[in-house]
Amino acid sequence: MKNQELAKIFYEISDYLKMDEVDFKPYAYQRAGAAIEALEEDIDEIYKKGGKATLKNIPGVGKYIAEKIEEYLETGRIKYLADLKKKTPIKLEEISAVEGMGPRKAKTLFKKLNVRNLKDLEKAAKKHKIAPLFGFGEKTEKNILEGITFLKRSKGRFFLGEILPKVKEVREKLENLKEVEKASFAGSVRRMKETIGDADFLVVSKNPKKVMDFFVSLPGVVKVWGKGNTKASVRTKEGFDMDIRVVPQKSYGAALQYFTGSKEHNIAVRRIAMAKGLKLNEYGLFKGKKMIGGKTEEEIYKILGMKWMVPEIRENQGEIEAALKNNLPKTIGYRDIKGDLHCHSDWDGGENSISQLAKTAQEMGYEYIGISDHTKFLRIEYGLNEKQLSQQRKEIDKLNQRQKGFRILQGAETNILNDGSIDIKDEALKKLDYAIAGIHSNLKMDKERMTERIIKAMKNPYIKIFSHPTGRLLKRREEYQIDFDKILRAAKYFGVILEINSSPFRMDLRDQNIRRAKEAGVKMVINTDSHHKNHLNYIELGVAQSRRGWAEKKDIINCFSLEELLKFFRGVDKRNS
Ligand code: DGT
Ligand code: CA
Ligand code: CA
Repeated sequence: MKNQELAKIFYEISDYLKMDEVDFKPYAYQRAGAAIEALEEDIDEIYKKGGKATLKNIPGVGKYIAEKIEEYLETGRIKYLADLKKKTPIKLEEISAVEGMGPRKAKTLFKKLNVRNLKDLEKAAKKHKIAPLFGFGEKTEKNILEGITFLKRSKGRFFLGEILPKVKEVREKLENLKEVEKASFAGSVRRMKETIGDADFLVVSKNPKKVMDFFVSLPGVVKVWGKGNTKASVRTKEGFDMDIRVVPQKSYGAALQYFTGSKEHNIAVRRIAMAKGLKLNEYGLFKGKKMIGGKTEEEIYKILGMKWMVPEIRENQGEIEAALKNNLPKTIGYRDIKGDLHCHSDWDGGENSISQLAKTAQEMGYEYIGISDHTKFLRIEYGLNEKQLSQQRKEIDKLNQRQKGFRILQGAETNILNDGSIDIKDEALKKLDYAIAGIHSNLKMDKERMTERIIKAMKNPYIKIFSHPTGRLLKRREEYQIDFDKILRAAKYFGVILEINSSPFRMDLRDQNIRRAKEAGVKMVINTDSHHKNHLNYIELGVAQSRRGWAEKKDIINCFSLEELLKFFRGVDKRNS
């Protein structure tokens, strides 16, 4: 699918245009990019069907942009972007990966200080050349340096959410190869870690050579790092690497266990084998020279006195002790989610209407969807005021009259203001099915004030959910300064549910915080924070995160049926507390 690549090019064009402070054009490209990214059909196929004319059926694509798409599909590039890059020769993508650095700031730093890339930016900040510039200041300079440090730490790692669709395609292709008996993910992809260093595949085949040839010539492979008889390693055009191993059936379990990792988990498991006088490696489990296990993972764990455990928890964080005591968590399943409670509709600038979102949710087998648009403090996101919320209520009520066995709930993602108050009046909150509160401004408050601010919001009787509770952005932004234990105590006391946000760039709460919440008896909800109906699929990432945090069905409120959920919401009554 070329959709993703083309969308990325359009986003890039949009960013370069933003540097020139053009008014309308950047947003036109951004919109077209989003529409193309969300297409279910391959853009190439659409074009083949009816040329430029059919392209114009895509929302946000007019004559001019259709021409650009055509140029890309015909030549593999868009000259306009090359021209823009020539005009302002900076590595914008690199620079704007730093939290707080947008296209306009990048342009200013280029003009005033000739900052062209990340290195230049770091140098300029360290020499304190940025602070004196108009519109920057000490604080911005400090934030830039912090952003760069954070970025460096996660360098070379990729978002699971970006990698997963691509490696699923590869796995499918491998599975369809007639020489292949079995193909599985291994490594961090199988463990569903939030970021991935490289993607690992494990294959069972009697004809490894065929598999090797096939693997290194997959479309999108730009470099072959190595190709042996049973293993190979390649670089993809997206910039991440993929490793493959081919093993015989009898070693499949041992190899899968070994290559799934984590390394720390493996070391601890091997130690247990050694203590029993056994030897464990990627070929099997051995007593002296005799292989006593290796065909399946279950077999290996069983011989070592453990129950099989889901890959997501194999980090040597207590799972081995739990497995030995037959005390593993009953992690939730990928199909246990009954609804999504954090979705943005076109009322606040999201891509889809409420009924479109509801339809997709129904197709996913959900029992309910919660529409939770931004509220008025977020003007740039078209936040809804009290009056609009009440109009929306009417529309939702009307839509619900036509639904059978499915319910649209009305929520709202309100803003926690600096003093902890909510930007929507209680009388309006009261009429919602539930209200979410989140922090969308002043993220850098000191710890004590930030904690107080959040706790005050939790006291509001209508706030049921605290969205993206630690505010981190993967590879981009650290968590807020908060006293998480205090937040947990308050959440427990006031019955506030903490969100596990499935957005590939957030995944907030992180695994350890999920475990802490679970231990504190605080309920959680897995939400996608969708701004487009296709984002509803991100739920898989959130479920993975919850499994990595040992969460069970009873901990996650959207594993509840509609009836149970509503009962639960009614039961949380803070007015007397
Ligand atoms: P990544 O790629 O950084 O996201 O993380 P992984 O876990 O996928 O690591 P990777 O690709 O280097 O190796 C895949 C698995 O192979 C790893 O999870 C465990 C196993 N493995 C690799 N190196 C070692 C090692 O030195 N000792 C042991 N016991 N296992 C290893
Ligand atoms: Ca890996
Ligand atoms: Ca690897």
